Amino acid sequence: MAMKRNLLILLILSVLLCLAGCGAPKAGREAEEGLLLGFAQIGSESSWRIGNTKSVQEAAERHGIRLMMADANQKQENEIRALRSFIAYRVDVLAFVPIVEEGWENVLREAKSAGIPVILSDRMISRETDESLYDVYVGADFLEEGKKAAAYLLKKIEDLGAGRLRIAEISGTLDSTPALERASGFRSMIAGDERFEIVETISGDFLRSKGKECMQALLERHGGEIDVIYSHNDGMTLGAIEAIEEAGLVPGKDIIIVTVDGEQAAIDLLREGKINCVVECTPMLGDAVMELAEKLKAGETVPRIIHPEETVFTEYDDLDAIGPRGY
Ligand code: GZL
Repeated sequence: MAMKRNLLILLILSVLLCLAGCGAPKAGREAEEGLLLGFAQIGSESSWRIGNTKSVQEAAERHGIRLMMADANQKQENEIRALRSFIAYRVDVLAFVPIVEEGWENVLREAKSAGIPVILSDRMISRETDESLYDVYVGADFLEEGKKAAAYLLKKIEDLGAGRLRIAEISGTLDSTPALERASGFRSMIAGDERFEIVETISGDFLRSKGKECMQALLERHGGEIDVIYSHNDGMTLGAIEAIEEAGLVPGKDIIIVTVDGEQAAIDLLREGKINCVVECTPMLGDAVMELAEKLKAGETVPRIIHPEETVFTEYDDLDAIGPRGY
């Protein structure tokens, strides 16, 4: 009988020790190495994205934050897998770029039950999602970006004294916040104004190669009936300009070019007159992500939405005043 009692005590003790031990590595790790951040990045589809990754990595360095970064290679299932491995590893904070708006509830519920705060970086998830499943969104106001693109055309049509402008739109990744909201913000500014017609919208998935293919298809289908290209990122715009020039047309003159991101290559083409308007979307979100991670780890409350300052560069501006872009 005594033997059985002692065995039971031994069993309970070992379980308790193990549970205590389970807590120790994190506590021990945190004490030794500081905050551990798991960051799921979507890939390297554009110079903007490469600049964004660099910004996150350099900021982690500056903040003394241990960064585990996964590249999802443009696949949502890879992002979810990476987030699950970060949860299993019990990182202190999670951050990720939702490649599309839908499909995150399950993994975010797992993060919540693990008590790990979540930062949405650069792109948003569906507004239908239970807000308790993430702590903060830090990234652009894409509706504003779309409005800035349209505001330029409202000025340009007056400047041209034109009666109408036929617009072809090359959109980003379907169902991503930047594509959805750069489209809706743009449309909100020209709705009801009969001088503007969107002749076609075609997705280039934020890729330079697809931007060129899209432009070739648009020229084939619409020929000289396109006055404006509204492209959701500079990568696709660079591809589109290649196609325009191969067709013997002059970008910026025969076809007005409006683009988003503000990469150095786009600013250089703005200066050459081959692009007419560049709406800025900054990839430099790294420091904001790290500051938020530190605050969340410390249990501080943070704003739900944080938008960086962004501007727009057009042919009407002093282009010499634009400094180096860094991406
Ligand atoms: C916007 C970002 C977009 C960029 C593209 O914040 O998510 O993804 O506009 C990038 O260049 O691919």
